Amino acid sequence: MAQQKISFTRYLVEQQRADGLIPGQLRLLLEVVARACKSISQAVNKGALGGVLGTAESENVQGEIQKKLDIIANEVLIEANEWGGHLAAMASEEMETIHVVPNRYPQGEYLLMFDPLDGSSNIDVNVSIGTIFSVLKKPDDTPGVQEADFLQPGTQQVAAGYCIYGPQTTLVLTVGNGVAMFTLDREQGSFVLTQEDIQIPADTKEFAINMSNMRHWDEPVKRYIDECLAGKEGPRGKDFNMRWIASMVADVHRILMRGGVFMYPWDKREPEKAGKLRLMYEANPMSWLVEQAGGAATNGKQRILDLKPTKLHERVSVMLGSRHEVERLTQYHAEKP
Ligand code: P6P
Repeated sequence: MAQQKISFTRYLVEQQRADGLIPGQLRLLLEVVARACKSISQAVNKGALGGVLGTAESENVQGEIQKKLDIIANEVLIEANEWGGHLAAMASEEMETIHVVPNRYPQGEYLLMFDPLDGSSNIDVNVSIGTIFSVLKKPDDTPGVQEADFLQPGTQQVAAGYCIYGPQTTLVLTVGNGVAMFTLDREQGSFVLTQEDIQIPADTKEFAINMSNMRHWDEPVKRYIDECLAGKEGPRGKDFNMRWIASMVADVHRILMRGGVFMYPWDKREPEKAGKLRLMYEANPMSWLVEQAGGAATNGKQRILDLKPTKLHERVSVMLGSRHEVERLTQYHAEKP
């Protein structure tokens, strides 16, 4: 008999039954996010036919020119999530301040953060992009909801995931009991479980970094990459391969599927900033997924999930993936004179 297809909803219900990690309101929230990702996937897949390529006439809070699809994806996530009664507020890379659920809707106990379309510089050249999301519980000791409620370390996440819009549309999720992957069955219009208990190999021969920034890196990162480039004649005794898709979702998905190390480290171009990537809705969800798959994630000195955020759009230096490589990078940072 053909193996039964496990839908996203059935997976969430069975996880809740098994270990209580997905209370009803959280399951509702995750199902709404999955439905929003399906809508975003439709818009992304239309491309030029949908008139959604190219830039909008606006900049986001990061000062980056927004793509039309950035704005569409952000609006889809806001509209899909604000009426359900499971959320108190949302925060997005595309919005300066938090979006509190309007009074006409019931307020829930969760906080949702997202990068609605990460890697959007790749949209117009048909390279994989994705939506990254992270869920926290609103602290119940504060009336109403304010930005400070979002400033919780990554260890406080109750769910995290991404949806990658590539050759397949694939949703990857953790609620703290391993990592599961769901592929969109376009004929049924539903996400179907295609892999669970994903494990990242502890060792790898593949690193991902934007090599054009080499002259700006700190010494420990230069040391690590130089050793990778030295290959089997060098101290690592093996040759390395390099990948850089310039879409974090795609690079992290590859690492979840076959191992590797992803790095966007601090560099001296903007020394006052800790790095390029954002802590709350890029580094934290990806770091939890990687750790739940047996990998590790550091800013060079600290476990990313332990960092206490001070600002909603805070940036962070990111090194994550195969555990033994991340441990080596942490050691090199510790040895830095
Ligand atoms: P660079 C995409 O803009 C992004 O935020 C990540 O998805 C990606 O890893 C990184 O920036 C790419 O940055 O400097 O290589 O273009």
